[in-house]
Amino acid sequence: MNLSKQVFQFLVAFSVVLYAIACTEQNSQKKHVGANGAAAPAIPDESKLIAIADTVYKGLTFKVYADAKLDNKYHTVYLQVKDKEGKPFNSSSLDYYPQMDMGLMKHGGPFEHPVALGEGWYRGSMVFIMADIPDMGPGWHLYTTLETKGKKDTIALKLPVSAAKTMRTMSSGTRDDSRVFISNLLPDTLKQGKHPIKFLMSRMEHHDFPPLDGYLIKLKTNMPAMGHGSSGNKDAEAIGQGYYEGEVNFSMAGQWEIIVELWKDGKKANQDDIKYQVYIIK
Ligand SMILES: [Cu+2]
Repeated sequence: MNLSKQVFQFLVAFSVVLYAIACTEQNSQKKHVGANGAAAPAIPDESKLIAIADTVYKGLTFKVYADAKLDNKYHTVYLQVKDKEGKPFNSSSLDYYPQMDMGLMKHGGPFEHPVALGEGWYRGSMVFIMADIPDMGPGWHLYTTLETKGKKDTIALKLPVSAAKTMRTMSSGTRDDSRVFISNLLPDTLKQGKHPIKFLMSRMEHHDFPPLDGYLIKLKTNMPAMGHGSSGNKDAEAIGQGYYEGEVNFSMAGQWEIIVELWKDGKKANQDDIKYQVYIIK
C-alpha cells in the first residue's frame, strides 16, 4: 500500500481519539494469561527465532526475539534477560508492552502481558497496528518495566516494524464499541483445503487496546478471478481474551479473499468493510 494512503487512513482512524492518545497516563490494561498460555510454557529454541533488538542496562543484557521479522501484524515477541555473569535473569515483576512514538503523538497496540518461561525467557503477543513511517518520530519501542530493590526501571528497546506484504490487521467503526481492531492470524499463503482461522479483536480505549469478546465473526470466502466462494466455512466464535476461532475452506489454488462481518446481538456491527487477501497453493 502506498505510504501516504496508509498515513491518511491511520489519521482518519485516530482523529476521534487524538486527545486521548496524547495523554500520558500509565498503561492500565489488566493482567491476563496468553492465548497459548494453557499448556506448560516451554523455553524457546533461539535458533528458530529472529533477533530483533538488544541492549545493556545496569549490567543486565536484554535481547528481543520474535516469531518473524516484525511488520504491522500480530506477532509473538520474546525477551531474554541475562545478568552480568551471563546467567538467566528471572523476575516476577518484569513486564513489557509496545508503544509507537509518532512525534506529535504516541499510541500503543493490543498486547498480552508476558509470561515468564524460565531460564530468563519471557513471551508475549502483540499487534503492531501500523508500520514505521520514515522521519515521523522515533517509532515503535518495546517498553520493559522491571522492579529491583523497590525501584521501577523502564527500558526502551527500538523495534523496527516494516509494512506487511499482506494486510492482516484491519480496523472498523462499530455500533457499540467505537473503533475496533481485528487481526487475522493466518499466514499470507496457505495450502488448498480446510484451515482453522483465528482472530484477535481489540477495542480502543484511550491509548489502551483491551481484548474484545461478545461478537460473532461471520466469514465468507471469495475467489474474485472466478466469481465464486466456497462451502464449509465456519464463523469464528469467541474463545476468550479477545480471540475468536472458526474455519475457512479454500477449494482451489489461486488468489482468494476472506470477507468478514462483525455481528453482535443478531445484527451486523462493523461500519467499514473488512477483507483479507490470502494466496492458496496446491
Ligand atoms: Cu503510529
